[in-house]
Amino acid sequence: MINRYLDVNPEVAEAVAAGRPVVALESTIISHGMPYPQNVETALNVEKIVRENGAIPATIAILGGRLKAGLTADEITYLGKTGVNVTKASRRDLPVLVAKGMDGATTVTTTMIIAHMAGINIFATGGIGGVHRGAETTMDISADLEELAGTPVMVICAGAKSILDLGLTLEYLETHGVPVIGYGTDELPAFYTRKSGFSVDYRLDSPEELAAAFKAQRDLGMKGGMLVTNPIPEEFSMDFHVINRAIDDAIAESVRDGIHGKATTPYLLAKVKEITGGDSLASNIRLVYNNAALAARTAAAYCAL
Ligand code: PSU
Ligand code: MN
Repeated sequence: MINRYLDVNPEVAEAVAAGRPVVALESTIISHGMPYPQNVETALNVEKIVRENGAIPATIAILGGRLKAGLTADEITYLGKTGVNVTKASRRDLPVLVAKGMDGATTVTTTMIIAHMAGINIFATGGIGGVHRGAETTMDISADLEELAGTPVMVICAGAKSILDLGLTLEYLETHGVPVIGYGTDELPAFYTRKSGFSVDYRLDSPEELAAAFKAQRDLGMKGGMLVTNPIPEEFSMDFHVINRAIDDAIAESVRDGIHGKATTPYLLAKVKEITGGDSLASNIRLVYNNAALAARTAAAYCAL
């Protein structure tokens, strides 16, 4: 085994060894990003979509202190039912969770770390963390950005939510040398909506083009990852003003409730869902499916290079 703390499930290990396509999936989206039972249903469907599009899914988490690449349906159900009582695990949480034999739901950061340890280089999720609005005083900048700067994994997401300061998030990624790609778009998608008013660095239009860019990054010996932003399909996108009003209200409530640190993102996601009467959850689920399909096709294109 590559790492004494790592368990790669046999199907995933076999695919990686044979150079067949594998897609990593995160687990904070299951425990903290969506309510039960939609979280479990979504996570299982995402795995199915990855398979239908030609790759093996590897949902990642920490269970009993073991770093897991590839979960069983029972393990996914456990994380979904336990919800926010599972530790949301970012980079700084790994040492103590492992040493104490605890469970952890992996964020984009820790999913990238464990995927890389397991030899998986393409990862699909919903949204990444970024520079929060008001970061100039709170200094709340997600560790996801730093991980993208240093770990060679392609992360396919639906852009970043406007719970974040999108302009500052892009500046941070630029400083750290992370390419931000728009899939079929010149404009950064804003998760629930296809548009944000901000430009991406490059537009690429096929899984083959994404795979070629990622391959070039590897061949150049560059250390970081790549961020692919894939707009939510039109039919599932939300009204720009409705969602932005909901986000503004959610942020105002988080300030009033004194929410800070790692609780901020899950709090805002739950509030936005409450304010939009569940519409945001329906969109969230659809955009994850869309990203899973693109990631599987990109992993297949990468393996064919
Ligand atoms: N954005 C979402 N859904 C999520 C998250 C972000 O739309 O579930 C999760 C991801 O796991 C991401 C994490 O890595 O929140 C970022 O948290 P923080 O802002 O505390 O770094
Ligand atoms: Mn934070």
